[in-house]
Amino acid sequence: MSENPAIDNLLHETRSFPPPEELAANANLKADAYDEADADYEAWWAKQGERLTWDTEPTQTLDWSNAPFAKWYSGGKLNAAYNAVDRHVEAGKGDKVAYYFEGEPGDTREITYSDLKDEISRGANALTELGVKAGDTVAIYMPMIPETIFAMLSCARIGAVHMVVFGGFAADSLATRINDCGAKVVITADGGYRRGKPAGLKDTVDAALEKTPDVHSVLVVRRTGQDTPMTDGRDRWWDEFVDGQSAEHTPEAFDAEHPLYIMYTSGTTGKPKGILHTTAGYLVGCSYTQWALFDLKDDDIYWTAADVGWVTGHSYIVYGPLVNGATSVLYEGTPDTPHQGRWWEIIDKYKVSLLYCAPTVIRMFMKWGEEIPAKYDLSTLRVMGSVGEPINPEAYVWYRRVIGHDNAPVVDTWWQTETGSVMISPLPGVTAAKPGSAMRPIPGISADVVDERGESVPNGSGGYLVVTKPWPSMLRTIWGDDDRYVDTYWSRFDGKYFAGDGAKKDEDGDIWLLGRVDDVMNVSGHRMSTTEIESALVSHPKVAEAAVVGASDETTGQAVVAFVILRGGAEDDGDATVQELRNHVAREISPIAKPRQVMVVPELPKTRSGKIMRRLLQDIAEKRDIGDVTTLADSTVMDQIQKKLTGGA
Ligand code: 6R9
Repeated sequence: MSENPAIDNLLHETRSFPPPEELAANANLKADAYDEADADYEAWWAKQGERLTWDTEPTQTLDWSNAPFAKWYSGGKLNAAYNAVDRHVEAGKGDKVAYYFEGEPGDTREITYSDLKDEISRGANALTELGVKAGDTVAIYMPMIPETIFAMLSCARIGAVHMVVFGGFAADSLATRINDCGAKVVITADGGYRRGKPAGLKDTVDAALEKTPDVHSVLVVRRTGQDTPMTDGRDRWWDEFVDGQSAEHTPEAFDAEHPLYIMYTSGTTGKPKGILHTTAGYLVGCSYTQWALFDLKDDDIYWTAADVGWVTGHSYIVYGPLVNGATSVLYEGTPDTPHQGRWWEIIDKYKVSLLYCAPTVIRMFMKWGEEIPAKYDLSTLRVMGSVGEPINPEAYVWYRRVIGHDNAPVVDTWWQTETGSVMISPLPGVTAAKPGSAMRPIPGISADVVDERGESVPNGSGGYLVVTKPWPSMLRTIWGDDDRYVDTYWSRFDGKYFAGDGAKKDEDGDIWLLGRVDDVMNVSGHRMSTTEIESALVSHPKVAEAAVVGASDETTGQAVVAFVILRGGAEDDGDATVQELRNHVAREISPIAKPRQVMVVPELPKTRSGKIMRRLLQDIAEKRDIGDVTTLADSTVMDQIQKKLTGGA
């Protein structure tokens, strides 16, 4: 890892930013929280369990007797949607705004907690009429509009398991996920607005459904009004079917471990993993962390600028803020539509006080220039979060200075789809945060950096990030594949959760994340597997073999770089082939997986056992001198590749 100069720079970073005094004095969590949680972590989580309203109180906080299969809050019964919505209405907060929705074209909607209760009650009745029962899975493929949240909570209300697929995924990816989780009902929209234009979604669903024999019903929200063919007997308009339902619905209490949702994420093989989250522990994890890490107060206006289709959206647009009874902003579109100041205009307009986003977008704003945010009033911002990838110190300092008027703390939050909620982060009212470091596990979480043998490394050394104790919002398994769950996360280091990330402890013991140690890339904060993109490439008739690496990229963190060998007889017409292959990946997986570069090469570097040596390809992609080639089966391969790429062959 020390071969990477960027990471060495990172570790020479010495700046640190203590919390503003007023925030520190009134912080939701103070320094003593660490001691209290360390003294008895189960008692700490039992106390956090009191954030929820239980139909039946739990009798045991953690049951780890069948490790690594955890049960949290055993014996407890509750309803997730009741906790997110109804109980706030019952407590007299029905008129509080749950969401300020801002559509990309500029249309707006205010949704109060009472409105939300009516919407999801109708949704629950509608799903019931379609035959959906507790434990059934429902696929959701939507733009960033309020109905996406209504759909998720309607499922939760009747104990159905939602499986949201990010609206950027292609038909094949959608079909694979629908089939893997066994969904029979799909909720979608005609389309959504993206960069000033309506972009279709229902057409992708129609294509996917050619490969999903079990889906019998599709609910379609009208968003763009674009021409949308409907299949008789299968497809129904949301506004005709759902809006006509009764707004009365009594939520049933389910077991604390009742499945809440499945979210697919990329692993090291081509097959995506269905990460399963269950009810009570997950809700505790995301409500506790949103409250603690953003120092959430009743009058805050909170904005997670992410897509609901990713875990960040599930935990910090939907469940965390709602369980806490917070007011959030929900924005449909891109940051540069219709102009590059759109985000700052939104913060100014709604007086956003807490902002959560990804480093990749911060780096993009840096490129656009600080005169753009300077035109808006951002003085309401109190705490700002970063998530999805390591934040480089320069982006951190810019974010804090230009957006956070040099006094809003930045919390660099490390977590994963699998962890459900934030694990490692500064506390905004306690920590003197260092730019580029996620600092320490939050109170209640135990994590460490270990060497190959699983031994804790001393301060000043690097290794693998592990979580050493179970936590409430942890994944419970990989859907339908308990063995893969055990193998992937719990086998490498005995009794410890292996996150797949490299990390280093500095001299103070603070943690610096160094990126993935497996074949997973992180492009603009999106997780992508090299194998998945390689299989998409070889599915093209012109391609014989493909190898994909993540090369460091100034804006997106990493970028997809592909090396391909063409089939004998396939014509290499230079740019045209490259474009064709790039578009092919976008079509097969998603535009976010589209390679930045495709290089046509005569051979790929392989070990004697036939493994592609991605490290050498990465050297080429990042324009470094080629490292050690002695383990190659054919040591001339790298020369051949270099010659071809420099136009010599
Ligand atoms: C929430 C989310 C998880 C992977 C994770 C790591 C990277 C996330 C990070 C970070 C450094 C941070 N990651 N947050 N790396 N610093 N603050 O992003 O989930 O999409 O599952 O990605 O993202 O590599 O393993 P997910």
